[in-house]
Amino acid sequence: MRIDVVSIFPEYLAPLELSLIGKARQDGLLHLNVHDLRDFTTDKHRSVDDTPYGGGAGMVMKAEPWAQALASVAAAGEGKAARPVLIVPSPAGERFSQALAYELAEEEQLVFACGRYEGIDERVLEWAEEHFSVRPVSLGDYVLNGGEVAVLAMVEAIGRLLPGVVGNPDSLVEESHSDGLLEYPVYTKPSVWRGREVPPVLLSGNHGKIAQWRRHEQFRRTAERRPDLLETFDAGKLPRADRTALAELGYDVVDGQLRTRTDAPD
Ligand code: JBK
Repeated sequence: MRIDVVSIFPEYLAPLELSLIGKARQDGLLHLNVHDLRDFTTDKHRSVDDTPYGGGAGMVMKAEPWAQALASVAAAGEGKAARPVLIVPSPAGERFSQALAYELAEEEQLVFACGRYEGIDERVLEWAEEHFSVRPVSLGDYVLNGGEVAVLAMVEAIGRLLPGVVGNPDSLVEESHSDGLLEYPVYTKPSVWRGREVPPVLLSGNHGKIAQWRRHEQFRRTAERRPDLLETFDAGKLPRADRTALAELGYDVVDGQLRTRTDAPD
């Protein structure tokens, strides 16, 4: 996969040289290049922003430097079968998710456009449709100063799904969100730490019981912390043990969906 990131703070993306993603780049599994938007300006001051039409606070990123930068990275990937995907991190985008990470991991080329200030002149996104599949994407409903931190998160989530990047592929299936539930709690030695014991079932050697306990903990945690995940959880083909665990937590399976037992029948 080829990834291009355009930013006015290229140094912000330095962590992509570390750890798993840095190794993937060294191993040639991921071709990642960071570009300075200011290198695509033509004026003396290398200006990338201006005041917003219609008034209001803050500044807007100018169209022409973005068009020059994006045309440059699109040309670099040219001749490939698929149009590159242009991801624009923005609180006004569709929500990023593990499902979207899987989808984007299939692409040949991703381009990330990091906006700062109040955002990028909207005409850039319209123009970019000629060269890219354009996807405004949001990490979440909170305010950041720009897209760079969102790019770090998305590149990590996508990059680790590329073949060969994560050494043990089992690590890819057992994790939070891959099955729509939160992960179970984990423990390591010592078995008693500052008077706190590891749940005894984990020391029992009974692998069936351990699996059942972990599954129950997944449901318990998800019900406690992320009940929204259980609303859309596909409970259609759950084994009996799972249904029993859910029943103990006050959830029944009705038409393949989970329903809390206090729900009034309609
Ligand atoms: C936010 O991806 N985001 O979530 C994002 C990108 C740029 C600015 C922002 O405020 N939330």
